[in-house]
Amino acid sequence: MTRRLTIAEFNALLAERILFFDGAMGTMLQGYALDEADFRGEAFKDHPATLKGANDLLSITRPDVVREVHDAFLDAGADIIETNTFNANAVAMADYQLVGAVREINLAAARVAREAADAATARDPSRRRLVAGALGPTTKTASLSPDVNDAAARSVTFDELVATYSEQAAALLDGGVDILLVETSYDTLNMKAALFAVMTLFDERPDCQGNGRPPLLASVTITDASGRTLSGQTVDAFWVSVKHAPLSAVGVNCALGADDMRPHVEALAKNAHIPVFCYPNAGLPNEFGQYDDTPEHMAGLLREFADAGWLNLVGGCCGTRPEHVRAIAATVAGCAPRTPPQPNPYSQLSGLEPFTIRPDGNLVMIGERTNITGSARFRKLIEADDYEKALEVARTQVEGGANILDVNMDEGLIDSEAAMTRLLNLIGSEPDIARLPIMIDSSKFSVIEAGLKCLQGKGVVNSISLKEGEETFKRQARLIRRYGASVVVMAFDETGQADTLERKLEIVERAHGILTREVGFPEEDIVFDPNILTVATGIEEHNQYAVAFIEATREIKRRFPRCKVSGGVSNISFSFRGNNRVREAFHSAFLYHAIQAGLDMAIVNAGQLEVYEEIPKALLEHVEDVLLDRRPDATERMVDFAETVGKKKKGAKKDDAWRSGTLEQRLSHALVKGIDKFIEQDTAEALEKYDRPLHIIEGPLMAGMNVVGDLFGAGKMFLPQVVKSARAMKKAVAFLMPHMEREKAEMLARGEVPETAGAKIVMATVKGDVHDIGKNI
Ligand code: THG
Repeated sequence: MTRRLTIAEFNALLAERILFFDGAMGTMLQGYALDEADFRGEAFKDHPATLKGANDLLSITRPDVVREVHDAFLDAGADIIETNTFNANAVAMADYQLVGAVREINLAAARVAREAADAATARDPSRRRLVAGALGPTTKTASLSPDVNDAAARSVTFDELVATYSEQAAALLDGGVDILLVETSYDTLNMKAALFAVMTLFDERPDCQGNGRPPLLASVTITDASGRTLSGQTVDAFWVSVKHAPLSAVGVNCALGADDMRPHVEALAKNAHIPVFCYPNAGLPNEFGQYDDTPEHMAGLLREFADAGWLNLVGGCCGTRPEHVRAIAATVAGCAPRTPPQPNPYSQLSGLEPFTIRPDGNLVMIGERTNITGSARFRKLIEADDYEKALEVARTQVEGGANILDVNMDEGLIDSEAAMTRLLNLIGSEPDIARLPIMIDSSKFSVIEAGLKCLQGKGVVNSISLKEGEETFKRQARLIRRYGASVVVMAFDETGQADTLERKLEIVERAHGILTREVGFPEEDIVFDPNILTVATGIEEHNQYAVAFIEATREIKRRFPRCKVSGGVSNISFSFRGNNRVREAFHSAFLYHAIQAGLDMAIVNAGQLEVYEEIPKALLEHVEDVLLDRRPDATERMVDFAETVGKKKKGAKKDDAWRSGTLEQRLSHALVKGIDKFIEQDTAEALEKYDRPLHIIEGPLMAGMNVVGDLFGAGKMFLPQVVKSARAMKKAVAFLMPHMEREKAEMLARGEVPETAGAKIVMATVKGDVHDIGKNI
């Protein structure tokens, strides 16, 4: 077998010129019009399920056909051919009862492609032809619910996807591919599971150590005009979510033609410090499902991308035939390959959207209230299983200006892993919350892992420490990296929690060394938390707690300017529980001084932060006497003064202005925003106004859904938002159902025939295509 390409060799090729991918295997195979017998061959002639359409199986049953397609693309000028394995994973193959054949299919596909590539290299040794093992997105999404009635449901878990991808990637490597290409990613959580699986393989396989590690490529699919993935992420957020992996290139493929793909390729090219590629479809399919972008037109557009300096590799996806590849190779040959920019030095996180922490930016606010130990209200809601209201707590933090949400489910009496999973899955279905990165807060690593398995974005683990020694610390840090999260490190070691400046710095210094030198953690992904401990407790040693934190912050930022410093601000004022006015003054004054010392982020009650300038002068003086340890009797004086500080009024009610609109406006607003809180109440009101329940559906409800449809078509809404709208609609319709049933019964009793009797809807999509997944959702 040919020796696998090394990363160094791949980089050398990329530095020289733009490399060419092949076109699409699937649409080429369709052209052969193979029948059931071809798909079955000898090997599967007695297989219990229908196999026609199981293209991946042809690598075993009709390798001659697959080889012919590979040869045609190589002949047209492809440097890299993709194995015929788009669906060759256990999740997708279950549809054909072929789960047991996955390894064999991948081995066969790698072999056919390898032979074709090697034969082409032998014919013309001036160019080494390469094989990329293709790993598709599978047919199930880990981020979206398949059940409109239960937004937390999932049809596949992260662990199942990791097992699926491990099996496929191992077989492709065993079969002799040069490159691993995880492609057509419509859900970044699926992609992250694939990357997790591959990173684990790289760690474990003897043939993947050092120079033996093959190049790994990742490719995202933007499915519609919203400019988002099916699961709602922007391209920028996708990049932030995958850049932890040891990728040799990142790209965009499928779903769109080159024309519509342009802004997404540009966005990737602008952000990614590694080589960038694209392989669009040959235009959008026409009404017969055929792709009719001409080779010349497609090549011309891709030439523009290359001239703009966006490309290091290029090829075609669905509908791209050898003549397209020939035209692309001819037109783009000679264009200089893109020079990637320097890596972004800033700390970056993501939810559905990216979040970059810039040195000149404001304090990053981490919402603290979605914490079962930090909020009595939140705890009661979780204990009462009222996750819908618990989500409102999250939303209130977002509306209060939180940039990140801290989620903590550590409570002895509940199953914290399950609660973490449920809440994060629900948050994932609320686009206005899921926009934000998540901080997973737990003292149990199993709960942290459960949380990491739900995040398609790049989150933050809160926290790890040296409490249980270096081995545990390193193992956890390596795993966190593999999940693609940032990490909060508490100033805690084997001997306990650091409470003085010296101890804080000693532990931070040690943790920094281990993370950067031994684990390979990037500095910008490390957040140090030097412990905000409660002051004004009456114990003398506690008097210097605030100063110790502030000074530690200053020194950590001086030593490690790229690392971040954070803390749980509300801890500082536990001595004044019950007096929010005083507590808020403490928080605001503490933040004022800590930010000046370099504090980057803070866990706070977002929306409840007092403005420093507005703290009454006398109160401020007492508070700062305590915080800055300015006089020995500061605590005593503060406690006395606190008695004189009254309770503050509750914050203003949130904006329910839309509730004063007309019935039709309210229904439309609720559907567009996906708010189901008032939908039954408003639908009940509609029953008074409209003479038949059906007219409510056909009238105001459909009018609202039409707005949703128009916004989606115009790219102003993306799928998770539409799913939310659909959920609100479904609730309204469910409310009307009994009324319609009663009306129907009355009509039948009168001997009339209801107009909807016998109606059936047939909806069809191409199996496994992204639209198929959308349909199933
Ligand atoms: N560092 C890191 N993570 C943390 C902390 C930290 N996570 C937890 C905590 N500390 C930060 N979060 C909170 C949340 C709420 C409160 C304090 C810290 C709080 N809650 C009110 C109380 O207990 O009085 C609750 C009142 C109510 O029930 O409404 O003060 O330091 N890395």
